[in-house]
Amino acid sequence: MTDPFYDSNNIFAKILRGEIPSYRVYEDDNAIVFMDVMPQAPGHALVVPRAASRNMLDADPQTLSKVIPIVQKIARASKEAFDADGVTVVQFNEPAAGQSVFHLHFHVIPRHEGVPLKPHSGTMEDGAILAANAEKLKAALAEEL
Ligand code: DGP
Repeated sequence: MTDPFYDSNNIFAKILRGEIPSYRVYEDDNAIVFMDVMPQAPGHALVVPRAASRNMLDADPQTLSKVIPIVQKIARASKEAFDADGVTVVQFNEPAAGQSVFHLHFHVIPRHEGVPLKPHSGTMEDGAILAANAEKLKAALAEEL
């Protein structure tokens, strides 16, 4: 069974409505992209569809079809921006799977050979570092477009 409950006061809904700030990288009609404040590696970004769903289990397939090309765009830019060897894309559904914010989102994390990920939802990063990484990602996106 999926849990259909969607709380419109979740933190990402507030970011989408502009009620709380974020280090924003990209936005269009379908999604916004901003830096994860507890990055598992430098450059960790989140792709968040505007459409409300708790996670992938209750999402409209149309939402998924619109957001995955944006995930791809960010993953490509991330590899470039952070000179990465690879990119981890991850998405959690429900607390048992590690989900802590209940608005669908995809993690895009640049990876370097032999460097393990930091813990999920671990330490809050310094704002200046998040801002600098957002700028790097934006610059790589601008080159891609
Ligand atoms: P999860 O729901 O488990 O897929 O992870 C939520 C992620 O969101 C986690 O990596 C930490 C991050 N996060 C939590 N609160 C905030 C916030 O207020 N702003 C931003 N940008 N990220 C947040």
